[in-house]
Amino acid sequence: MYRATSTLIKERIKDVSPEQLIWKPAPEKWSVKEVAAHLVDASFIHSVRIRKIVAEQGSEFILYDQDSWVASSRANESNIADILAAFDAISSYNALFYERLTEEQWERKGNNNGKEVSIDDLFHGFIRHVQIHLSQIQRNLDALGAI
Ligand code: NI
Repeated sequence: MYRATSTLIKERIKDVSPEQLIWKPAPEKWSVKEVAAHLVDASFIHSVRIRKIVAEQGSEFILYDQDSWVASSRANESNIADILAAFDAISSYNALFYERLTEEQWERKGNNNGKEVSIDDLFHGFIRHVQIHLSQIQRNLDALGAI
């Protein structure tokens, strides 16, 4: 399921036109392309979090300003194929990382604002996060009357 997240996103937006990809429901809301770019940003953070926790148990979570990352990288001007390729590459590499973990490593925890979060929680959280944004993509497409 983790590895399939990239296919889910790719399949959902493969027939979306360039205009539909950059349409924003409101100035402060994300376009479909910006949502995809956010998934790459989130994958960067996820990649560091899981490695830090496995290597440095009890480490603090790295935090980031997600809206600022999307806006400051001018994600809407980027190429959707590049975004999807990056998401696919990072997800594949992380899937291989997860496959090598021992049972004990799956239980290792980091600190998110005083709350303990395990590698197992992060693994499932990543999948849920993609599902949430798939729904967001669908809402944009519905609003556009797209397929
Ligand atoms: Ni998100």
